[in-house]
Amino acid sequence: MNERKKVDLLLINPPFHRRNGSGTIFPLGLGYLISAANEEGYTCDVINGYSMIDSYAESDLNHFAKNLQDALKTYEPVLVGIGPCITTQLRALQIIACYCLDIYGPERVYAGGPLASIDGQEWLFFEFLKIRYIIKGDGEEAVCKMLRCLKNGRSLENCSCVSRRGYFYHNKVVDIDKLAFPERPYLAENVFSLRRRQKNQFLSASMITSRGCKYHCRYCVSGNLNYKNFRKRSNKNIVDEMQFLKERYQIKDIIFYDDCFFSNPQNIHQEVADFCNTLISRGLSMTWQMEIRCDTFLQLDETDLLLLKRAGCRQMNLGIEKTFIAGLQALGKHIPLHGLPEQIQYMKALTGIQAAGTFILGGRDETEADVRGIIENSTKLNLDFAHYNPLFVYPGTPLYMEYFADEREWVSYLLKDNWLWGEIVYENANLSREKILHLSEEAYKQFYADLPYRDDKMVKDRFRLRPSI
Ligand code: B12
Repeated sequence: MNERKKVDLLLINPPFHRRNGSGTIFPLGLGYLISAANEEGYTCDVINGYSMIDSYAESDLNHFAKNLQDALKTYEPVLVGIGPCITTQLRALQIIACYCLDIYGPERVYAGGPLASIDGQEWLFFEFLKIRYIIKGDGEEAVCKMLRCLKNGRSLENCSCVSRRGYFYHNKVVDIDKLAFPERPYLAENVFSLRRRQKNQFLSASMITSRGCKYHCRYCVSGNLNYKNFRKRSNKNIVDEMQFLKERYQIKDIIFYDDCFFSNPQNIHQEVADFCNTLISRGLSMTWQMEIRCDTFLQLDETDLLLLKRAGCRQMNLGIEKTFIAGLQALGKHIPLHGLPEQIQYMKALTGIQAAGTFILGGRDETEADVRGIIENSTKLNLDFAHYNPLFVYPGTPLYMEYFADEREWVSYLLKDNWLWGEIVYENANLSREKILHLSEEAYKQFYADLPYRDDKMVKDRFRLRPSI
């Protein structure tokens, strides 16, 4: 038998069911863990689940199990990290946990990521997946402490940053400027969107400039991870990473993944000016896109917009979600939409910056007529791109507690589900999930009817569930 490859940290990136048009992006979270470990001289390798399969069809999961097992047997790691774990990966996590524990035993296997960080979901790891250790919260410092611990011949039981049955600890990096920039081992394979892949556009990279989210939307996990109070990197540190990406990898375009890139609506003009001026003075000539809340967007004035354009902003992604107040309130988003189409049109005419919007279909008491209303309204907002998603239910959110009786129920729901995609659609007496998915397809058809990619799979079969529906 060939000798196994010795490595300090082996990371396993779980695969997930991919929607048509969705990106394949190496998680920044793992990139951060790798650079933190490398900085302390530890070696790392990744088994990249999403390059093995892209659906949870039974044949794909079997293929994954076999490939994973073969790959694991080629390593002799000190520590094995599984993640970033998220709800939709349940079926893949079962396979990963089973083989990792079988091959390496329970003492050096642990998991991390958003799902492991959610209070109340620890049982999933300790009881259901039988993983003995998890890292809650930021993983960078924790992973180094764990490696130190194991290399010194001690058990992870003695590591204060590691959560286990009966002991939970939330890790938090206070000054995120101090973190090394994330490694990007699969950068060339990153695909950000179908549309841009088809156009064969410039090489992009993703960045994250904050941790946590200041808001508490009822459906979103980000703002409801209560340990994760908001932290933002300095403008200098952000622009340093952009420059690094340009010089090292010839990256010309950045996708900022922060839930809200500009985080200070009370002082938005200053915040825009500070970031843009720092970027412009560096002379990088890079383009970028960001997520922005509608209330912040509506505050942007002529000076802000022109400055954003000069600094390379090429697209703003607006989380619009609903076009009627009751729907927004049910989601915990208290945002006025008055003036939105005018502001979008104004920005486009003034700067040429493009606007994308996301919409959520379904929710408490919502009817088919409401959803059709959202779709109809979405076509009148002057957007260049629109995305329509059913309202998904994730543990760790207030919406989850409205929908399920206890913290464990989502697991049995997903295991019984014959749609093998790992998502829980919020259904009500008016709207079944079949109906919501159908409406979502209608929405894409309607929005993109006159646009060149109307025949894309993303438009015709967004969730890639056929032939099972
Ligand atoms: C960028 C992003 C994406 C991108 C890229 C995903 C990727 N592969 O990186 C795209 C658009 C493809 C995407 C898709 C989806 N996403 Co997403 N995404 C995000 C987002 C906005 C940022 C993630 C990020 O880079 N964070 C920054 C890094 C540094 O933080 P981190 O990932 O948490 O990692 C740190 C710790 O968690 C920990 N850690 C992470 N991994 C590990 C592993 C180990 C072993 C250890 C020890 C520690 C550890 O250490 C890291 C460094 O401190 C988050 C929201 C957010 N603000 O985090 C949602 C989020 C992760 N996504 C979410 C969801 C639901 C999805 C989708 C299922 C959406 C959909 N319905 O299709 C898909 C699934 C795809 C997938 N499995 O990755 C949810 C997950 C919720 C949940 N309970 O499962 C989040 C939290 C958003 C939300 N709605 O609340 N996503």
